[in-house]
Amino acid sequence: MAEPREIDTGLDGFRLWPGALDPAAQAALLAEVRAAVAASPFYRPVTPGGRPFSVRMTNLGPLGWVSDRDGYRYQPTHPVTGQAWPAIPDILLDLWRDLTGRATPPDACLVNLYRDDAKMGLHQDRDEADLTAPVLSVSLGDTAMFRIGPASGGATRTFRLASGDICALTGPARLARHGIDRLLPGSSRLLDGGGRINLTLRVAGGAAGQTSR
Ligand code: MD3
Ligand code: FE
Repeated sequence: MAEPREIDTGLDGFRLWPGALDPAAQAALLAEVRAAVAASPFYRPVTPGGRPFSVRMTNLGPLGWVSDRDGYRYQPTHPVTGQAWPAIPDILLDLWRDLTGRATPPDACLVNLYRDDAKMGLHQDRDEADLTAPVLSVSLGDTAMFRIGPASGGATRTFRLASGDICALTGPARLARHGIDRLLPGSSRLLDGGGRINLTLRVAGGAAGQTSR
């Protein structure tokens, strides 16, 4: 891949490459995700309090992030099928290497599916064993309104994440509070019926314990 153009987000550690994937690369990645999802379907997790997420989820890689009555954790199998998660496609492993510069590959890729009015409340990602490893996010489909603010709370900023955009969270941004307020319906024709898929690559690092966020 040609080196994508990075924009200045003004937030230390929040790196954003708009349009890093061109339409052909988006379609190729989506085809890989669809093939994986055929064996490892999207399901709707519940919070530890028992509330269903509006986002549907599945995972790729040795470990996958799950939430249920017992808490949040990484585990090697799909909670509904009991099968191992499918492998992370090489396209994504190459993007991780090129954009993060990290030798350690990701061992977890959470796949979030947003349909209609799905959203994700402000939270921190703290379930990984090594919180100094970056997170890399790839957006496909409809544009999302993404909110991010300091770990300590306080003022947030909003960015649009469009199809083909990639962002990395490193250093001080790694523990940022962030969420998805809403989609802009009809902003992309990539997914049949609209909606958005977000892929987040992480080093979950084995026996990450259950933590709250
Ligand atoms: C900032 N996903 O899966 S991607 C998540 O669009 C998550 O589905 C959102 O938040 C989504 O946990 C946001 C951008 C993103 C991903 C991981 C982060 C931002 C982040 C980790 C730390 C700080
Ligand atoms: Fe998150």
